[in-house]
Amino acid sequence: MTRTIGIAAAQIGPVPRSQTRAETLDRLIALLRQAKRGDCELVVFTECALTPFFPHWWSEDPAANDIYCERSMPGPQTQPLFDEAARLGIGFCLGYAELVDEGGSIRRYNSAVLVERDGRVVGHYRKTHLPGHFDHRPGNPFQNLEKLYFEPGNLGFPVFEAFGGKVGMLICNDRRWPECYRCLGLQGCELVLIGFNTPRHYPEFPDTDRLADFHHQLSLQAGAYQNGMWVVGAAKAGVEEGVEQIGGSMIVAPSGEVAARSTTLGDELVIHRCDLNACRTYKEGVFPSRNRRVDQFERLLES
Ligand code: CDV
Repeated sequence: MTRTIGIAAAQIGPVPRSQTRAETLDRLIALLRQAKRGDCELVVFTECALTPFFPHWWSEDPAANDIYCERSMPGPQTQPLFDEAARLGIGFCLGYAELVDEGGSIRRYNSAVLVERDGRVVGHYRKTHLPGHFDHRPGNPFQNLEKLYFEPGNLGFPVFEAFGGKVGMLICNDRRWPECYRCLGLQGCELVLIGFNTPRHYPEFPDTDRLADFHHQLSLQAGAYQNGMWVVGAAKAGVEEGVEQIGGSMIVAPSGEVAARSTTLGDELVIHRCDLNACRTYKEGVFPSRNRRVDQFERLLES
């Protein structure tokens, strides 16, 4: 028996600074409706999907960026997306900047929420690997200030029972670190949802620029194959406020093969019908970790 689910990676093109939250939300809702017409049950939106990627901008007062943060999810500005998704009977994963009061301290996280087809919030993830720097680097063409604006996630790598399988979330830079996939894979995760904002230029290491697409794809394919999971990557693409982003939204099968990929740098759905049972060949056949891994490591540790 198959356990097939229609999934759409919802890439969006640039979100200009001048665009209101309501206008951006309309773009996301249009993609939801298009996904429904494409027979999808799950839509994966990108990292910080509701706003421009503000960590690219320096501000003397980091709290000035609080206008880009959500204080609740759903909140007054995002409720229309939740309402339309529930009406359509379609679930989604949405990346957003989160502002919370934790024990009297205001904290900001780079977060994602997973919502089931009936509108129920399944769970949250907060980005673990925050790239970039804390300081202003005026010589750079743009900033990477996630370390300054956000705190590292404190929710671990949760795996949720949803959409008939086991589902986890990662956010952008997390996808480059094998242990993120491993923490999910060891919990039996079958489907990983990832939003990302990846500039083509890396100001500190420009020699990697020519490999930006390759390293992105390599990370998704390796994570999928080595853990026998479907991996869905949804980009913010195109030139946003002067920053060129790679795009490259794709759905990768547990075999490591790219099942579907974007062809533009704008708003676009990448759709594939993913059979969660396809994970078994790799989880139980190619990588039967129960039989092999533990013994080997114990012997290594003893020597
Ligand atoms: N948003 C990100 O995490 N971006 C990083 C860039 C800055 C290297 C990435 O890993 O794509």
